[in-house]
Amino acid sequence: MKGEAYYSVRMRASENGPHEEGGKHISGGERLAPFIGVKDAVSDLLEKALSHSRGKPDFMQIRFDLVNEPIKFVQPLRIETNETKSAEEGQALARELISRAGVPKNAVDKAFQGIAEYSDVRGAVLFDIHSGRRIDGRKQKGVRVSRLDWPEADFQMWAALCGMPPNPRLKEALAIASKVCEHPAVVAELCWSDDPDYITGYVAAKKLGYQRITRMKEHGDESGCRIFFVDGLTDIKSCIDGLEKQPVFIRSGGKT
Ligand code: PML
Ligand code: MG
Repeated sequence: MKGEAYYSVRMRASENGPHEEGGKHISGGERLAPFIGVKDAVSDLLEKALSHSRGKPDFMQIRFDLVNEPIKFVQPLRIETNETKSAEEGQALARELISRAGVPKNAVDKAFQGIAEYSDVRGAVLFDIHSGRRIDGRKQKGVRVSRLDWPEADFQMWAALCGMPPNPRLKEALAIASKVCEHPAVVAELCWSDDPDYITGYVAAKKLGYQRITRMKEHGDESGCRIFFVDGLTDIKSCIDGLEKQPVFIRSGGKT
């Protein structure tokens, strides 16, 4: 791995035209691969977008770029599963966990008030824990966490050790949460899927690890959510830069 050139491979797919022309988001994905792995990465991402429960894309973009910066290795967050019986129970638990991570209660309330609006944002929303306001300034685009991957062999080993299903969706979400929570400005992340058939979501934080919540919304609901609760007194431009550009491999190294 050391010294080898790596490529960031990115995919986004939408229906009724490209995202920036109002198309509906269908799927997105990220890989980091050596040159020899680019073909497989492209074909995995293509497959992901073509077989998606949100619909049939009529626009897709897959691009790859050479990564010049050194790749950082990050441990996956420790994982815990919380069984909830309804979306209401799941969201109440999420609020409690976000507060426990260090976000003031009034900022949590304000973030939840904005969720319907934020679900139209393509990437993540950055929410300041002090002012209780959205501060990324990215409008409908939001912040897309990029340049990350979790090599499959390490993920499979981790899943077996933790007794977790080797679910690609869990792999992707835990990789994002681990990269995001590693950043010093990030206090917590709240996420659930925009896929109508996937109702598990999570709250993640350095303090709490990755807290899966089995029911965060109702089946059939196509609105998702990804909010990063950040300390707005820090340099937010450099935080966004790190989330988008710092290349990261998740590596458990056989630890849980
Ligand atoms: C997504 O698919 O966009 C997010 C999935 C979040 C939950 C993943 C899990 O822990 O199962
Ligand atoms: Mg999705």
